[in-house]
Amino acid sequence: MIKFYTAERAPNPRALHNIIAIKNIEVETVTIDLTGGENRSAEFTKTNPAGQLPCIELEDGQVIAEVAAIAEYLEELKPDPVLVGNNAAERAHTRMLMRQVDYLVLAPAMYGFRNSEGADFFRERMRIDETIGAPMKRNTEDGMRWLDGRMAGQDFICGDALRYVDCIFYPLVSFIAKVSLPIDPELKNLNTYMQRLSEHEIIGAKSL
Ligand SMILES: N[C@@H](CCC(=O)N[C@@H](CS)C(=O)NCC(=O)O)C(=O)O
Repeated sequence: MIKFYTAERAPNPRALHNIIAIKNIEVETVTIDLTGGENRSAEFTKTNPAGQLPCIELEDGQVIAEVAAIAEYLEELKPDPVLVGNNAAERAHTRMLMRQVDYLVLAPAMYGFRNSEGADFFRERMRIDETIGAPMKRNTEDGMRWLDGRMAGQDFICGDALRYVDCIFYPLVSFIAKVSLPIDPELKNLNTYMQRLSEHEIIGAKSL
């Protein structure tokens, strides 16, 4: 059985939980103490050299990190329900939006948080420079504005159907909104979308 290395109350592990639950794949869950730094220990970095969570370990011992890469792997394992796409063009569209949303919103949002409110927590784990916290947040706001415009008239980031991009975007942006950068109420499409996902029985469930 696939091992799912995860952590409590952390947005990327939550994103992968959403994907696994929607696909209804049975996994063995291994909870790592992220707050206590177990993910950065010599022991755990033998499993995931990136020292981050989540990751999965296949039965043959191969380890895959990065939620988007894991989502693609799980889709090949169990195509139904579709979270990447039904054909080559749809799959390319999902990958395009994952990449754009990542570098325009999610990455700057995480760097904004880690280099400001999160600085004391992350200082021991990675290079922290508090002068980049505020500019990263401004970049995140630009990215959110771009996404808000792009989402006019559609229910999900990739169009009419839920994709793994949504499973990742919602927990990360909800977390950032709580701890670092609230979503501008003027971004009507983005706020409506976040509200829609908060009502999804798996993605919006509070109990994790
Ligand atoms: N891009 C990575 C992000 C992984 C990530 O940043 N994980 C966070 C938890 S939300 C983490 O491990 N933080 C603790 C640390 O870096 O020590 C993914 O898709 O999995």
